[in-house]
Amino acid sequence: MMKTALITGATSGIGKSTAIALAKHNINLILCGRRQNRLTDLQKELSKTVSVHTLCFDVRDKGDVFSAIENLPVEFRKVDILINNAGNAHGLSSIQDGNLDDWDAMMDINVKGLLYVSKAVIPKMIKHKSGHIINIGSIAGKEVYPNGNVYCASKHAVDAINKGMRIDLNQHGIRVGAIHPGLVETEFSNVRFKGDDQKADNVYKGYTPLLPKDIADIISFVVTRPYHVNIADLIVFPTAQASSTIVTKKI
Ligand code: NDP
Ligand code: 8X3
Repeated sequence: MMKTALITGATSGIGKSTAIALAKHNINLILCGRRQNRLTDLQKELSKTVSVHTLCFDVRDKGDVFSAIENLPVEFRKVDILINNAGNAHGLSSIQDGNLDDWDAMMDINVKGLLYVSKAVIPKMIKHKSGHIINIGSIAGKEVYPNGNVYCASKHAVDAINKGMRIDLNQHGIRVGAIHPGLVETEFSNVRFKGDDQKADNVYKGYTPLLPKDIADIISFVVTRPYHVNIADLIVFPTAQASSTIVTKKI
């Protein structure tokens, strides 16, 4: 029987590449994000291979999250794989200069949004005594770097939630694991720097960053292991990166 994966943040970057990669493995898809036009375009592209349903909601809105997931069409109701990927950094400032709205966005989206989506999906997995949750953390969830303060806190929270989920869902036969990327060239830095594309591009200059496909390929590998294998925690860097602050650039 074909599996179904629900991917948050499927309109861009890692989430979009993951959708494309999972379709190649014949996994049906529930694609989530706030930009319906992008969801529709991706649905059109991937529907040639697998069944695709789109859900347009902001993960911060718990009412919308629960109503979208509880009202899935019958054929999409069994969610086998949940990829908790939606998230971003908003700003890069010292703690004393931090912007309160940025702090709210990061905690509300990266932490609370991930929890709302998980809370809506987990009962379905418990009912079927199977499921696989992959939480997209970050190297920022393992280390703290200058001016990263609240983004790092949000990803440290994802790291802790991932571990907590794995413990609590163990008795229900549900696999839980996290992937923690380093620098991946996506729209991430455009969002972090609020549309300053030059500043965003500079983040990825002078070395070869990871591409979203690199993470998507790893997610494909993780979800296609035999059911007794759970890849619990994975840090993935571009070769030029050794830690959050050590990146060898040739410029
Ligand atoms: P992108 O900006 O390319 O993608 C972010 C995705 O999250 C988009 O699809 C966006 O969709 C979705 N999203 C953001 N806010 C919300 C919201 N409020 N409600 C619903 N969806 C939302 O960045 P990446 O692909 O790089 O980021 C994906 C994940 O990877 C994030 O959790 C990020 O923290 C993590 N990560 C990224 C790294 C990098 O270097 N790029 C490194 C380590 C981790 P839409 O705007 O349509 O809602
Ligand atoms: C995204 C990578 O280095 O900006 O999580 O924290 S970094």
